[in-house]
Amino acid sequence: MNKFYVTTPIYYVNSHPHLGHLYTTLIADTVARYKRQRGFDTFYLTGTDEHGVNIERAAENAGLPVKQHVDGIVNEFKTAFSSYEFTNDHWVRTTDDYHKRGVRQLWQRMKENGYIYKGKYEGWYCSNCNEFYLEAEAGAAPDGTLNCPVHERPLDRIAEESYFFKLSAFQNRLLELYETNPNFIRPESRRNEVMSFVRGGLNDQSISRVSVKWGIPVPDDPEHTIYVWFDALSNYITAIGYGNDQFGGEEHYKKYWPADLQLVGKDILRFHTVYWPAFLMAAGLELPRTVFAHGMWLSGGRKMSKTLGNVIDLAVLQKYFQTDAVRYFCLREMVFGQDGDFTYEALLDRVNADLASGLGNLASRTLTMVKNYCDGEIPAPGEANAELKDHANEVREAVAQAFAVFDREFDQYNFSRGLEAAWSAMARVDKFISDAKPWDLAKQPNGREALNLVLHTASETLRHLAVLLVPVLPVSTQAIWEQLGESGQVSEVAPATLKWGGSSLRGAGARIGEIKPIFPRLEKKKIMDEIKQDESASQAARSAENAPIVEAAPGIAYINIEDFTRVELRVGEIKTAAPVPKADKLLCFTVDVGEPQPRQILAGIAQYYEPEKLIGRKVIVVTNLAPRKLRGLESQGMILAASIGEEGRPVLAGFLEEVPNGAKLK
Ligand code: ME8
Repeated sequence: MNKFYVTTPIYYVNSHPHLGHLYTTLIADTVARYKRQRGFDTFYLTGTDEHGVNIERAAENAGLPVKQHVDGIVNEFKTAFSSYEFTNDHWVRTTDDYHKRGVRQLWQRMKENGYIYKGKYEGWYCSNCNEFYLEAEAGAAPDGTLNCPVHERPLDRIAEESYFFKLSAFQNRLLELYETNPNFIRPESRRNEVMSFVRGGLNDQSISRVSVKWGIPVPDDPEHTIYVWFDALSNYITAIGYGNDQFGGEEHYKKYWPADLQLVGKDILRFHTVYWPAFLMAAGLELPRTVFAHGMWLSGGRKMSKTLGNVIDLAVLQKYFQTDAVRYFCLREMVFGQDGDFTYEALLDRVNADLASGLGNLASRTLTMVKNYCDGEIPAPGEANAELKDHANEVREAVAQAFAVFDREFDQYNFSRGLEAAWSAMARVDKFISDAKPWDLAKQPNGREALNLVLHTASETLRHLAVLLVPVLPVSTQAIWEQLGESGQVSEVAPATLKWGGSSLRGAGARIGEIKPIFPRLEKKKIMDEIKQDESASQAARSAENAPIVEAAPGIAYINIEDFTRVELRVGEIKTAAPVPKADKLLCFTVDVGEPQPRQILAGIAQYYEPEKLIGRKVIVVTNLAPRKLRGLESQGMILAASIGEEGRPVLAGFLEEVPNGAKLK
């Protein structure tokens, strides 16, 4: 039997679960279900990444022993995921004992093979990323220190004894791997990105810390703990029995490794396609077959982040949307591999259009007609006229086509296209029903044969679609299966064993089950209003945690620090300035705000400043204001000025000391 091993990243327990985590896990679940249904001996792994200085600090802040703190967050993840019908075979935790044993064994193998050595490391370290940055990569903070390019918080200068991994020795082997195995990194655009990074040269990597206590001690040198990424990446082999007796150990590991599909977000691609294969090469182990980097869910066009307050809350999602609706939306809406914007409006529209009016409606109209016109028994196909028979055959062919396309696309992880194929078969049968008008046939004295053919064809389409769609819609397809009067688990029916007409072979007297709505239509406006209320309640709860200690004076609406941090203010330098034709008040500037290209910004200060005198001046720019057009010109930010007197004379804000362009104000 062919095997299939699929993994997700293991999630950091330093933040709470959100839609992004759910997404990767549900993609992996769909793939695992899809493979199982097609006869693969499948192993599906997910889990949590629980070591590192951040987690130690978070526990300290919470006043809890670290293990107790992480147990709480792991539970939160498991609870948040529990209503999505995930079928993971295991949940790995990096604090599990068997994992620690496996990590140490991997370390020892790499060391014996000469790829780990002891040295001294000095560099700029971000404790949020758990990564060192080169000075060139870091941003300058206003006080002259360096900022993490991701978190925009000061980097720590760390000098310590450290173990190093000889990553530099693997540059050629990695390039050869990418070239000879085009499927190792997918999609293609990501592969090119990684190849150019590796071509740029690889430095040896520090893989231990003496400053971090909450980690796995280095074998024979317990002053050091193993770098969290080394620890975390190893989970993919330790969880299936490498270096320990988990699931029987070695034999189980050998059965499933190498992984067939490692799903990751594009944010952690480099770790999985440069470090991870190099570690495995260094230990003499096989390499995963495919690392697939999917895109990110954005919210309001921006990366989801707690600071911006735009994270999609899983509790809200679960309150208003059925399991299958969320699963379907995530797979259908986002082109796998690209970024996608998440909005509740789009989710509601998809559910209503594709699930309520599509699959749900097909199920209820077909079953209701079987109940009303055929006494609840799915009829055998009747001997209808040639034209109707041709149309019924076309429906059958459309279903066969949907099966072929669905598999072809899912094998390539093109989920959204696979689903489109199923929905086009649905559209075909809908048209067949509408054209044949079974409600009229039922009234005609000689319409019985035609009616039977229509309802047989519709029921068979439904039965086939239930089998096809079970990896994506596990709950509703089972409901459809039971309402059709079928027994057992639809997920256990292999598509290859399905036969058209199978339902009429269920034996005389077999009846459909009780008809219940599968996807009730959602009232968009009402639900959107409720969601907004829930979101502002949770926003208020969050704000209350940071509530100011003074009462607002009359006339002052206090904001909290989160509100303030939503406005991005940066130092800019005016590079060019010119009047705008036919606009007395406007000047058009290009301003260097520390980005590769200067921004074009318009300001209504022409009556008070001569443009040429402003060149070289340092100003404060709001850099995250949505661009807008003024007199046909796009303004990509706002320059701050005091507004004086009744006429509102502008006085540009500036600095008395030297400041670098792009420095953030906070
Ligand atoms: O990086 N859209 O953990 P993490 C889509 N512990 N997916 C998203 C997402 C978004 N907006 N946000 C997060 C870590 N994800 C490490 C991994 S693996 C050996 C160690 C998903 O909790 C996506 O899969 O930050 C991303 O790669 C992962 O969560 C990052 O999870």
